[in-house]
Amino acid sequence: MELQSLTQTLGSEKIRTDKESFQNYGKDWTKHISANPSAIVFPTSTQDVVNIVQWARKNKVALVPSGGRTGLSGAAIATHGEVVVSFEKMNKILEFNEFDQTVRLEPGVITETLQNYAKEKGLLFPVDFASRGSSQIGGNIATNAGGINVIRYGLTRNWVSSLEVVTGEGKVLHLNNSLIKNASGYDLRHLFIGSEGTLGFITQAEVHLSRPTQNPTVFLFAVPELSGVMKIYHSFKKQIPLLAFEMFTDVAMGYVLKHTGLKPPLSEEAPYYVIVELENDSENTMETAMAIFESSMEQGWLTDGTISQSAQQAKDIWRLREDITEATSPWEPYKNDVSVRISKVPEFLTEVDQVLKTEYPAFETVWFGHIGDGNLHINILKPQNMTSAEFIENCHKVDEILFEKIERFGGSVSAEHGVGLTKKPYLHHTRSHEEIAYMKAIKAVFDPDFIMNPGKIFDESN
Ligand code: 2HG
Ligand code: ZN
Repeated sequence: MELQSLTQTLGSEKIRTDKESFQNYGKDWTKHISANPSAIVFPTSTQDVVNIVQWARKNKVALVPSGGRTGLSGAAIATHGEVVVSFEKMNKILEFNEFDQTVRLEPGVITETLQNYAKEKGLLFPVDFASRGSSQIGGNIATNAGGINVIRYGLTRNWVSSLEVVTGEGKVLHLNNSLIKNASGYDLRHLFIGSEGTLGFITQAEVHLSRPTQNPTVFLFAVPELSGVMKIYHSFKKQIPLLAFEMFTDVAMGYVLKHTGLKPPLSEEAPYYVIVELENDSENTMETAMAIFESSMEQGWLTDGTISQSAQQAKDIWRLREDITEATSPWEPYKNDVSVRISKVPEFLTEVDQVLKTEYPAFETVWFGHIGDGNLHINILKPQNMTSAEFIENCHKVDEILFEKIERFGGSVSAEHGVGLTKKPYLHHTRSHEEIAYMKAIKAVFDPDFIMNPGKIFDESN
């Protein structure tokens, strides 16, 4: 590969070709896929990114964008000798606009850094998830990241007011200029959000902030039957604006307790647990919440529960849910992240439960998710004595059953983790042939040489 001219343009300090960097920057958190990059580059400006794209076009080299590398679908893995473009050094918060309540920033800013910055300004950046300490804003936008507060605040898309991108032709686009109203044709900003770096790379963004939440309070419930989960959801949803509604199983709880050393939070154990978060902003809200708690207990939908009395207690309850990914990581889980519309969740959960029991009798399954958004995470743990290849083959067989179900329910094979490499073979279960053809045509417009994260979401060639 002709790296010399790129080194000359960027400066040698912005390129690495050592093995350790290949391992670090060549992949994301996705298991069972190995990294094979040719070089890692570290742009520090939009012009650097333009130069990298122009060099890649000229030399027919594919590029893979890389942020905090917390992705779980392989969208940021370089498997075919690509050059990885890490945004780690473009990590500055550039400007706060107090009147508009917006922050202009570079893509490499860590999610938690933005959240803390917003807090200092007396505001809130409400997109939040367990990987907040590593994930970067550029990656969040490129994957339209979701997380635990979507039920209240929506996805990352809702918070992006403008974008600067470098397309696969090396052109710089400034999209939307933080206008709230802008009915002047196609909103290309939204095309780039969630495009997983396949159309262009994000080099700057402006996000808007919200007013902070008032006294967030967390409930944890022990739920004996799967059907109770959505009954509790419905009771809350009808009466109180929720910040979060999450579910996880006893198996998930077991892994977290073992991993963290936390004590069991409830005296009663149950096969399912639910976390409800709401704003304790008035006596009235709390009275309503307590009444729902009591009547759910009377109905037998839950058998035990606790309420956070302080920010620390709220944090401890959240750990039971948020630490599941880390606690199960040594078992190299095979992950599915699926969704159906909310009204279909009860029926869907019952069917998934059946599939998992019959199709994975020998494997341990851990499921949990943002069930108030209709989003379920299914993790299958690899038995220690099984090879990765054998394990994946087994999981793919079950995928066929699961994804046919998803198709029948009109759901998605990827709710919030993106398509990347791992869900590429299953995209047709969620998107029609015509829709995929249009997506490919759009890619060809912005990236005519197919150098921008090629082979992710779909293969250009078929
Ligand atoms: C979460 O909700 C993340 O915690 C990760 O989306 C889910 O590990 C997973 O499957
Ligand atoms: Zn999630």
